[in-house]
Amino acid sequence: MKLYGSLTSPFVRHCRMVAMETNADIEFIEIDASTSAVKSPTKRMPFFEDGELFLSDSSAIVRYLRECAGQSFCSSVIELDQLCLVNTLLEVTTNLFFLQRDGITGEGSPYIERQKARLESILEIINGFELPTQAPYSDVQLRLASYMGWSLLRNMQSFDKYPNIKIFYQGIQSYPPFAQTQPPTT
Ligand SMILES: N[C@@H](CCC(=O)N[C@@H](CS)C(=O)NCC(=O)O)C(=O)O
Repeated sequence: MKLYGSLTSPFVRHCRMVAMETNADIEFIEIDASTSAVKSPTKRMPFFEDGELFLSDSSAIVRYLRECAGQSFCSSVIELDQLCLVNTLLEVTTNLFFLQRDGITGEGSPYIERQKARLESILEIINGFELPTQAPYSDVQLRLASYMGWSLLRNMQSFDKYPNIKIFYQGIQSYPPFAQTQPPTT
């Protein structure tokens, strides 16, 4: 199995944590955006290979790793919907980050304003979830922590208005798969 991605991508981090949790026999190949632009049809990372199998999305990769280890992935509709909510946070925030890097901040764009507004409404909902302060963590929670770590690293989101989420984030700091996949700060 080969997982391709960067050490900073939150989508890749979720896969790396699951690879650790499932003891997957996996080779991590560090790449940058120029490689994903050529090697994946989505032009995004992560992507994954296992023999003939090629996967181009982190959720599919996580599900595959879980299933290889005899574990389930989002077994209820509610859990899948929660994962989609967290995923929307991640997709919106990473897209806003890349737009900002191109000098596009969104002032005057109703669509970009709507993107920002959905971040706050989703965070409010997630702040109402029952979130653990120690392992085991579900895939919804691993993805939430990856999103938070990346947003804080890139100064893209403050969580001061969401005390429950902040307590959850404090707790997961000492979880080995999370601690060992900390993105480099330089
Ligand atoms: N739905 C994809 C999203 C992956 C994604 O957006 N990755 C970012 C890295 S953090 C990326 O490669 N962005 C480059 C781009 O959007 O051009 C997944 O879950 O794997």
